[in-house]
Amino acid sequence: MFKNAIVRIPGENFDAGLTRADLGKPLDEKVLQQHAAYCRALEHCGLDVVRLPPDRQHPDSTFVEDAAVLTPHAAILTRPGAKSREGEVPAIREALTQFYKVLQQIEPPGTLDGGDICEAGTHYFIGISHRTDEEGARQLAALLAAQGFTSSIVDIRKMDSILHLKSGIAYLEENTLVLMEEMAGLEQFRGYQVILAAPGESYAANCVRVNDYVLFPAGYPALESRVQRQGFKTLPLEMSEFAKMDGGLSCLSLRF
Ligand code: CIR
Repeated sequence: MFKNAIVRIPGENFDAGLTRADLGKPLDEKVLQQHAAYCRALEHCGLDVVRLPPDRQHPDSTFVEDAAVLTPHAAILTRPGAKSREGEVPAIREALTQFYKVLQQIEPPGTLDGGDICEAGTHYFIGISHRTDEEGARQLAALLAAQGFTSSIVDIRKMDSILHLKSGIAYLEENTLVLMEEMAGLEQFRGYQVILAAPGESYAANCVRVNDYVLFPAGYPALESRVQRQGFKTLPLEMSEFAKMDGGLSCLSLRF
């Protein structure tokens, strides 16, 4: 069960962040409304939510998930692969020191974004992407192994439609993965029950199990009803403004 979440309220220059999406500029008011609804949803799932204030120096800093990988034993601070995001980490470290005794760090020259790491019980999928490199992945795998966790690599560098591994995959517990079609059939996912997202709905493969619910992006009805048919309760959330900046549901919080 998760008890806590850390989020960061988007700044008014949120639209100055990195994006490859061609969906237009996010609208300030809607960004804040959608973010507030996201925080309320986490609270509805039973979490205490720490809301960090906006950080204008780092327009992408609302995507807090990229700055840390949390395990039951440690908080592993990352070394984000985009230069403009490197400075996001110290504040996340500070926020996590109140909760974690053991803080570890991905060291140079490795780079790693939390969005590339998908925890599936005692196993972790580590995406190699244009943000997370082999050295970052190697360091994380070693830190995880020392804590008794296994990991496997998923190379997404040729999957142009996604930024991070978790843009195309979610673990819903109960041995169940949601996968975008391009991931289907990869050997790493053998043995899991798979709910497949059709190509037009692959954005919703980035959904998040939080205690009794699955936070789910609104507007992807076919995948949502498949997830429901597998026995999961969904909580739909509007994500349009975050999608414009290449963000999904998982990247807006650190949950632990
Ligand atoms: C970026 O390009 O870094 C941000 N605009 C979006 C990061 C989204 N994070 C994630 O999927 N974990």
